Amino acid sequence: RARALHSVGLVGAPFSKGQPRDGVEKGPDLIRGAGLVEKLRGQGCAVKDYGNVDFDDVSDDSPVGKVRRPRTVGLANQRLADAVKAIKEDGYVSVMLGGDHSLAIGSILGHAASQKGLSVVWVDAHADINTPLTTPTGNIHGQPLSYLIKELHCKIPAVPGLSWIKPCVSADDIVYIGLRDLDPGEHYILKSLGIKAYSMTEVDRLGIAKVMEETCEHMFSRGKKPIHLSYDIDAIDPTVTPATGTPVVGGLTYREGIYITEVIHQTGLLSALDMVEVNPKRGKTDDEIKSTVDTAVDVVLGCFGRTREGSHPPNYSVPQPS
Ligand code: 6HN
Ligand code: MN
Ligand code: MN
Ligand code: MN
Repeated sequence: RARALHSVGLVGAPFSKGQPRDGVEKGPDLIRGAGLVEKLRGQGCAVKDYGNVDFDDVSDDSPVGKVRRPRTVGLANQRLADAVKAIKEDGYVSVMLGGDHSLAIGSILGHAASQKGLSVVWVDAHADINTPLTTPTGNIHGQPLSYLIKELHCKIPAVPGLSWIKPCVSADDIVYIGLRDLDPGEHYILKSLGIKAYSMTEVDRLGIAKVMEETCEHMFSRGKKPIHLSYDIDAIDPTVTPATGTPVVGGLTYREGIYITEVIHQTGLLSALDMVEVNPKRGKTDDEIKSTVDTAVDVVLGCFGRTREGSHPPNYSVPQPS
């Protein structure tokens, strides 16, 4: 092959302390084990695997108000931000395999450090925008966006371990797809900041094609910025991806989940991807785990040009009988 179609820089983030269930730290190695790198290369991508980020536990990390493990999560995200920033500076599209969704803090900060401005597409059953003061659970995987949004900064108290975070995205630069389980504070924040959100109701009303058309229109109306796609596997229906920490019925079909990635790929603007919340310990059977992991792999492949119509190399010709 003459030239790689996409340059992918892969980084694993085996981290689970943004929520209470273990197993989600096994996501990166499971997704690799399902052949992700080989499959990306097979579809013409140049892939550099940067390996897994090393995370340290902070020993004395008692809750601050409701927020659980703030120092451990803060430190992990500092490490991840450095890793993603380096991947971007090397010229790759960053692919971060989680791990829980608190890792979006570091992934988006690292990405933003290398670009002038970003659009964020957040595909999730949840809005992950609780502040330290609205969170009903204290789990930081339900809070990452609150630390990253400029307009919310005045609502974020100083929390040890997290106070270093400088917000880097505007409310207008975010689009949600797949929402169906929001806490009251989250719903209020979305409405009051006017954040573009396609809940499952809009997916039902408009269909996924129109949702993606409008998503692109909204993003492009503010200039063509690099896209950060943060994809929580629980956006997809738990009949398809049950091995995840906080499954919610009534999610995206496999086809809708993949269609999102096809449209994002076609924009040519994808600059970083998070694939998070795959938790093998939450699968009841090997089939449940496999279906979840295989779907996560397909999401990543869809982001880098896999098409369901099939494809062929540019120099292909049908063999002639001699
Ligand atoms: N996720 N809204 C709930 C909370 O704990 O704040 C659930 C968050 C789920 C987070 O799935 O990434
Ligand atoms: Mn979620
Ligand atoms: Mn999430
Ligand atoms: Mn392409």
